[in-house]
Amino acid sequence: MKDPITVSVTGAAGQIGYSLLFRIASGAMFGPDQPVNLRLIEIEPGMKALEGVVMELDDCAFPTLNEVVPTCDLNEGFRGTNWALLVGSVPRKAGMERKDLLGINGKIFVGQGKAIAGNAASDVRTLVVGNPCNTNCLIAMNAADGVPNDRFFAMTRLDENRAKSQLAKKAGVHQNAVSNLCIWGNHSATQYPDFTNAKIDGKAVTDVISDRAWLEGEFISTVQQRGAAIIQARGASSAASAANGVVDTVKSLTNPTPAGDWTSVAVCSNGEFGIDTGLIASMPIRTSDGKSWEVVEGVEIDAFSRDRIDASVQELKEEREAVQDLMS
Ligand code: NAX
Repeated sequence: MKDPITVSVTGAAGQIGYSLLFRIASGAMFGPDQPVNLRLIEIEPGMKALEGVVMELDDCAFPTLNEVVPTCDLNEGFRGTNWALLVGSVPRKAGMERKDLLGINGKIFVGQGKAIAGNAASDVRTLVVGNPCNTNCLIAMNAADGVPNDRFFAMTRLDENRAKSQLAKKAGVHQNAVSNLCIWGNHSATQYPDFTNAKIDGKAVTDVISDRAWLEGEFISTVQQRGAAIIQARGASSAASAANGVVDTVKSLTNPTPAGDWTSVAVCSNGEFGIDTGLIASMPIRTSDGKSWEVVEGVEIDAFSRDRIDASVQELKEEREAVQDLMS
């Protein structure tokens, strides 16, 4: 039997948690022969609901679930963790400015970054989902003294999956046919789903879908606004698809990337593609060993893409400025 992988999940009693925990525990994230320990972190008011979730995890009798620890103590929650999945955050309420939201959540992510640095396993990797996820990730990374920057990620995989599905529908093919789809920039309405480099069955999307106006217009806005459309239809924000995005992100970072392809995740920029150093920005990355990863070099950025990437990066710079006082 392999040694268990320890996974910490914040916001464990929330909507995404309710879908995500069962996927991790069932082996969907690390495989059917890999035991997992779950350390589930909530704030005090969420602990009662978390108790119920833990009862349901017990009732599944998953062969791959080794241990479950529910807690509202960050040190206990991140003890020995290999993967910290930071899902919980405070939602924007009526009348709240974006800056206020950044500040409120920022403080949470300072505490979580410090607790990860103080308690996690030496190989810890952190994926931030809670919004605004890029800037929350930036704050946690800056607070986590001693943990290398390349262990911090913010999720744009749900956006990638949404974009692939839209392109497949338009072309009348299965979504498996779509590759090389990069989401650039911020996980927000400024994100840029890059159709110029994407492929369908190995051919340029622009050669398969001749409707350029659709690609430049409806395609981009549908992906950017998909979260709002789900809220409109469901009366609640994306949860199962978001949890699936988390599973896909971790799988993509722990398994070799298929030849010639890449995946989207927001990482700490070293100045690649003219994106300011130190920002957590989504770009194309790949891994050959499922441990270290690299930004894909040589992806062409035409003038149309450049404008959109720059607009999203500008937003990230403004977010960073708004939380400057939280950065050590
Ligand atoms: P819910 O409101 O259902 O759940 C959030 C949970 O987090 C609650 O149970 C709450 O008690 C807990 N929580 C709040 N502060 C906490 C803290 N300091 N420590 C631990 N737990 C804390 O939200 P849910 O629908 O699960 O969404 C969670 C986050 O994911 C939100 O910020 C949401 O905006 C974000 N999303 C990010 C996506 C992405 O692609 N990056 C897509 C989906 C989602 O919108």
